[in-house]
Amino acid sequence: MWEDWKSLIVEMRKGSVRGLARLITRVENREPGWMDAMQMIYPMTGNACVIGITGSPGAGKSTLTDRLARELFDRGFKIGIIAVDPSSPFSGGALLGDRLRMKEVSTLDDVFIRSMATRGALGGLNLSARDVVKIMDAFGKDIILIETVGVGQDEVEVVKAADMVLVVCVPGMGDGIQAIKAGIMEIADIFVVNKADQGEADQAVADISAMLELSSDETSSQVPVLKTIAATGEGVLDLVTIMLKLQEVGRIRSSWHEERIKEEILSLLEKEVAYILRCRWDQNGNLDQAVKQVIARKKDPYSIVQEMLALMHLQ
Ligand SMILES: Nc1nc2c(ncn2[C@@H]2O[C@H](COP(=O)(O)OP(=O)(O)OP(=O)(O)O)[C@@H](O)[C@H]2O)c(=O)[nH]1
Ligand SMILES: [Mg+2]
Repeated sequence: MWEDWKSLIVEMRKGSVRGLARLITRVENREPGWMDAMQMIYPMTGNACVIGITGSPGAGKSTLTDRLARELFDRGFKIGIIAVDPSSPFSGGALLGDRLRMKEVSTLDDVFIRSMATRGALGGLNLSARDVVKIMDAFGKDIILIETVGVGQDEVEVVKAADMVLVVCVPGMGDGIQAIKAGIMEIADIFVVNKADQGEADQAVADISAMLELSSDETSSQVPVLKTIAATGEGVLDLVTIMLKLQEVGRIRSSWHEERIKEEILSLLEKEVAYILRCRWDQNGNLDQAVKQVIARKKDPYSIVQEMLALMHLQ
């Protein structure tokens, strides 16, 4: 079993795209030994710059990601793309759509695109895009773009794993206000007003800038706000220039930052504990049992969890 993993990692490190894809799939499926494999991969990571691209549905994230990837590819960077689909694993249409929308780069051999569902086959668990990032990093990608819809906690978590975060808005629609609501304001390193060919783009830029000025976080006022038309590529060059400049002056969030490592360990632990418990409970029927007891008003979820914690010597 372990030999299997090892030879796959060696294959991937030699530059096999097939090996890379298979490795990601096996890790995503939590095949036995995946954590040992990740342990072997970890020391090979730390070189890639991870860029999160988030924003409301339909804002043009995929189109922009495609343009950015092309531009960065042309400058000699090795690019990996992760498109995180927050909806069900059955929305194959959306995943396929991403590929179609990334038509600039989807045909380039050197650009590796991977779609993943945050709520996968593991019963509601959101798998970590981090693992996929690590594998692409070990493969030798210089820049990894992660596209994710900016709603909810899962997505915030995904972008937390990034060195730099682009928040994509569109003119009108009160996007700026939505951004604050989703807690995205704090994580934006660059704001992009896309679809600048539609509506009042300048007004949107002014609104967002004003909001950033008002923010209690003093670094917010330095966050660049740019206009793009991803559909034609307008403004993308300026965006790339600013992104590279930000990276040059020291990564926005170093992957070796204390907070990030802490977050990474906690998130991994939470996911694994939840996954293990869920699998066990599903198998031994304890969860169904507990549900019945709550419905019958014999027990409540709090005491059930407390008993469970006591069993694990955690309380
Ligand atoms: N007019 C105009 N249309 C654009 C622009 N950028 C993207 N679009 C169009 O907007 C639609 C949505 O674009 P996507 O790139 O799929 O947007 P998205 O944010 O990735 O969408 P989801 O992943 O579904 O949330 C597509 O029809 C694009 O062609 C732009 O700058 N101007
Ligand atoms: Mg998209």
